[in-house]
Amino acid sequence: MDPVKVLCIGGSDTSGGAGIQADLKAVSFCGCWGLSVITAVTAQNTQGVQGVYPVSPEFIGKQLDVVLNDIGADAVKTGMLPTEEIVQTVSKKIKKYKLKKVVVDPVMIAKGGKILMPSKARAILMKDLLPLAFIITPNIPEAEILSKMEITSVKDMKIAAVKIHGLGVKNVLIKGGHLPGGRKSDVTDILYDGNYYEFSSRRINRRDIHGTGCTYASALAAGIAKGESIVEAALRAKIIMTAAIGNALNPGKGYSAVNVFGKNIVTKKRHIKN
Ligand code: PXL
Repeated sequence: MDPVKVLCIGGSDTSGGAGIQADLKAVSFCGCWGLSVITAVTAQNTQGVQGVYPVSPEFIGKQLDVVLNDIGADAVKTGMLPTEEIVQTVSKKIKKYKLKKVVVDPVMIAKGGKILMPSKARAILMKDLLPLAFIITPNIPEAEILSKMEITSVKDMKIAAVKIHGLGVKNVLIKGGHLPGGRKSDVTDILYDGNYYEFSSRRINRRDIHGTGCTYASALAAGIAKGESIVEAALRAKIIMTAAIGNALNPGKGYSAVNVFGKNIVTKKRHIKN
């Protein structure tokens, strides 16, 4: 049987919590076949990113060529793209292979504060990659950089989503987890495709969880690869990610990590407002 294939383009996380390792777990959880193109190798544990070793753009290009010429991809998800040349190479190949279902997770800063995408690469991401994206999934700090505005409320998220949409991305999903909120508050994500959709789930009070963004974007890419609508795929991805936070594990001495293969917690509250 021909599996549904999701190509994950990003960095390796030795700790297994984020990056390509999280991507492949989420894609597998969703029943799809995960392909991976590694853009950088990180030396990383639960205390943070201790080193980054980018793969050469030529070799990233080669990985993409061999996998796309032989296997192909029903959807693509990009994560860590640590240099301008790497962003350019990935953008060129997306164009060359006419890849349309492209989920861009604009990974910029790691949990411990390590810069994973310097500002020059961010500028190329905005110029070259965003117009090729089907959907972009920034968190609040990333959305602030992309929209060049401060975001302190759901109302601000909606304004920022329109600005990012104006950069040429068809669908913008801003994740609200970084907005300040009390114990009982919801986490609201905003999807904008010309219309607004709000996805809310009960906030799970677990701090310092690693791998949330990678898991969310990869589950979203898997849904899109399977032919789900963007709203359906985004809602399912949020439910999977929220459950994975509830089931987080503590593999080392520092951060916890999401766990998609934990017990199936259905969030108590979820709704879509259109
Ligand atoms: O969570 C973003 C992320 C993505 N990719 C890699 C990472 C991280 C965060 O640490 O290490 C490889």
